Amino acid sequence: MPDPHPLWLPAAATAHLRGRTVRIAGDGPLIDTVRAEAAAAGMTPAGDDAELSIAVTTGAASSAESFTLTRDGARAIAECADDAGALHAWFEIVRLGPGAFAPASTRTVAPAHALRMLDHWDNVDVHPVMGQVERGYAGGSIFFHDGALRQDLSRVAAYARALAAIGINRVAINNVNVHVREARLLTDDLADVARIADVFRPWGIRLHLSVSFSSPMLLGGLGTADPADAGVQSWWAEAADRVYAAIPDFGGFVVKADSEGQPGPFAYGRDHADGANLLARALAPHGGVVHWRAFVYDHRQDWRDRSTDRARAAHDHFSPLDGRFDDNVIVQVKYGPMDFQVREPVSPVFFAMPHTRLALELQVTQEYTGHQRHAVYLGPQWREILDFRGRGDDQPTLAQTVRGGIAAVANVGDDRFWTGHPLAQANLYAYGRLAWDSTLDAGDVLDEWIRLTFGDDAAVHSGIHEILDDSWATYEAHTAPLGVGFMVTPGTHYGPAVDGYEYSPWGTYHFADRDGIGVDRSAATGTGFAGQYPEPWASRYESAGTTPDELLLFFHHVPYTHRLHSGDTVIQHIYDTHFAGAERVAEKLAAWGELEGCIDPAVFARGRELFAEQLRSAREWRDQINTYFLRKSGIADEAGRPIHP
Ligand code: GCW
Repeated sequence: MPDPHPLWLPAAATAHLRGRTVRIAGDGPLIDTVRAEAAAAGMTPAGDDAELSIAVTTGAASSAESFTLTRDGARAIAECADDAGALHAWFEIVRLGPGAFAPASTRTVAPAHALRMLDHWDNVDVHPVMGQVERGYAGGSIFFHDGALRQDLSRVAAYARALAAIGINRVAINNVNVHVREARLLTDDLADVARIADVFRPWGIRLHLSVSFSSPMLLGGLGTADPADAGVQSWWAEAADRVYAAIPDFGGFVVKADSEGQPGPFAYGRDHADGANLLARALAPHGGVVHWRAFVYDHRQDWRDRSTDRARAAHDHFSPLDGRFDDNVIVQVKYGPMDFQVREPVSPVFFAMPHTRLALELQVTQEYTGHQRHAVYLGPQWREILDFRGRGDDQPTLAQTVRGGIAAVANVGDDRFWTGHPLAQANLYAYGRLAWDSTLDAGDVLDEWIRLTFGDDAAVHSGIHEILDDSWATYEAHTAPLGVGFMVTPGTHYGPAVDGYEYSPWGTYHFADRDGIGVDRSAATGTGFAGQYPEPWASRYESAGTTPDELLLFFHHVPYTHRLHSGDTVIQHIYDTHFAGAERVAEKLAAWGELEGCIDPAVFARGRELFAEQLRSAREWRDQINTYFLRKSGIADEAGRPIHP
């Protein structure tokens, strides 16, 4: 097996530091890490006049993990708030490349969010349907293999280093769907879990576990998991004590409760605050947190029932609980009200719980965005989400609103390129960088990643930038139109199936008929979801005339002849975007072909294979969607292009 790809840390990424002098002042495991990094980069230790100085200076930069970087053209001096700040300063110097020592400037760099987390959906056992990694598109798990924790953790060490370089400081190692085998990570497997924590620790990353709400029954032999039961409370307290005895800096628990079949407090007539606080109180003495997911909805819906709307569910369940969660509970909310679609409105839950620590949950793994066979750079999507001003155009952004940090579902596996498609590495990179600084421009972050990963060749740089820059928009163009969502193959969620979920219990419908399409979620005539937003968005989403085009069908059922703000009718928009989207993918395939001989041949070969599949899939999307709507509406394409009625 060849060595895994170096991600954004190939040897060349530190070439600008080779032979320079360095002074690293301070003690502790993270400082040791920085020293080892500097030595590996070929730097020479020196005294006060070193070209690069990294020192922990109490009182320098104030907030945790921050540093102040002063450059004078010849030297760079980082004064760091703590040892994590020193680690981040080191990787900033790496990232800046040859420009690390100039121009003369001083600036303080601090993370936007204290908790910057990756959630792995890795299983210990190979799940009969979901495999080793649920929604994993990059091979097996780097932590587990075939029912056991891996002995060789060298991949985890390389991963931890790469994550430290982008500022991630928390990792949950197992799937939020906690099956019987995975539940035992909390007890029987603690020694092995501690080994993984040991690998993350020198990189400033704390480990979290997903746990089953039924653990007291599954693992403790109790007859109940009721939060009000004293035996259950002490079981959790003792479980937490044992975890902290093995892993003193353990981060906490992630919980998916009363969701898609996972157990939860509803079985005992309790609510999510009761459930979350039960676990929070077991962790509180040790400084741990509970990430309690708000992804709670009825997945056994009857499609005939028009009064139930999955989009409403998180707000309906959680907003009444605002103020009832303990301080060390973080309610983790998916960015949209449905499920990681290519386009959704930002969840109204973020603006309904001012007295609760909320975390934003993103999905780096490309469940609904092409399974890491399609090259889809999600940075622009995340920026739109982070920038959403739910309370008005002069009010704080979502990034400024969340107090519980950011989490995202990870996209790596034991694949040689870590992420299946080598270009999907850009998403992991961008996630870390945007979690650190949510104001970074997605295009600039892409440039950073390309330069670190592929080097300075201008043609390679512009080729890859051009392929990825509009790739999210391209994917949106040739898949489900105007925010309506889904239309994917049930189960796998890859490729088109326009009516795949139309009569399913999962609550994901488009309601297309011969006259029109879309879901009426207005307060006046629909499900009322639009009314879950504060103003001005409640009013904006309430009417089709003020709903942004890209979300029109999420909020309204309109005739095919409805005219968008763009001037096009809905039906013509569908045809145009699907032809253009598939065409754009063909251009991307050609652009990738231009890179032959200019990049690592193995990366090129993997990409070529996947771009061919991306084009096949995009054409399939185009043809199924266009044909479906031509058949439904009977309205011809104005441009007379080939459709298959
Ligand atoms: O997106 C859906 C996925 C499930 C996943 C669930 C969740 C882990 O299809 O595979 O389960 O969301 O977020 O809990």
